[in-house]
Amino acid sequence: TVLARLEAGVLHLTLNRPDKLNSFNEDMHRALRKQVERAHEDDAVRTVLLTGAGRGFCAGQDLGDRDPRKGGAKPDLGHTLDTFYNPTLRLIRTLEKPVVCAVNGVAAGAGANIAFACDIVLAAKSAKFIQAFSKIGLIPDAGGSWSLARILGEPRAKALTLLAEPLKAEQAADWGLIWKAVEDEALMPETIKIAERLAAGPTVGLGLTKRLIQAAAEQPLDAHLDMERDCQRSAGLTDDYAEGVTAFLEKRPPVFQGK
Ligand code: LHQ
Repeated sequence: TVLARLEAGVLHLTLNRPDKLNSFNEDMHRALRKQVERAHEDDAVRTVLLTGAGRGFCAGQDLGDRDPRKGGAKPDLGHTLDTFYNPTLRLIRTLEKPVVCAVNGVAAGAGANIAFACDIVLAAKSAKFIQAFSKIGLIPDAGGSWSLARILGEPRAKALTLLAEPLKAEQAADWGLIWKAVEDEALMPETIKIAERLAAGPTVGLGLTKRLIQAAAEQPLDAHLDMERDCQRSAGLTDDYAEGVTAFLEKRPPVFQGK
């Protein structure tokens, strides 16, 4: 359900249930989580690239999995979030390596919000984002109510989530929800180029940068300046910093090892 391959330091992950627009069943949840855990542990992984197989990126939860017409007790969706979505979201946000996302087609429900949790998001111009939750009586989960409010502010976040209307990739880029909307055929080449460039970068410094940007909204400037000091101290001790400065002085491109 998730295709994984490591190439040039990039762990390529492809959500792979194209017949169901890559909606999440338990198998796919487990497979994605396992791969993001691997990204945490494996030094050979220096960037993650997430995309979807077929014409969609991800349609959120597989709604066929819990068909109310089949009867039975009402489901505990809080348990589903605790068990599946939230651990993966946390793993993506705490991974101190860049996560690049190529939204190749429709991203709905939790599928959209997983994309918004990634660090650099490119989308095909034909792709759209739908906060589909309100259509079925749910709330925007997988971090959506947090990231949309934070990135867009209340007026746009509320309209998008309450109305569940599709948002085109170019509009999402104009609003700062994603990095770029690109021509469909340029999506993968451009995303791979960015991912490979990041994978050849100073991984520790990039990871600390991600940590700082994410922490910024959560603490006052005073505490943040202390955090920048601590992170810069760590970055300054890496071999990659020494290499970066040496390469600059020698007027040649740096060769970073990721440590
Ligand atoms: C699907 C799905 C899908 C199953 C398309 N499931 N089959 C968290 C906690 C626990 C539980 C609940 O949820 C959550 C988080 C969530 O993500 S809730 C939101 C769940 N997602 C949705 O509500 C989106 C449902 N899908 C759609 O609205 C449409 O499919 C979109 C707008 C994504 C795409 O529309 P189209 O391009 O017109 O494609 P389609 O609707 O024809 O879908 C293609 C196939 O994929 C189709 O199957 P079929 O056998 O008829 O070809 C769909 O049934 C299937 N599919 N989404 N979520």
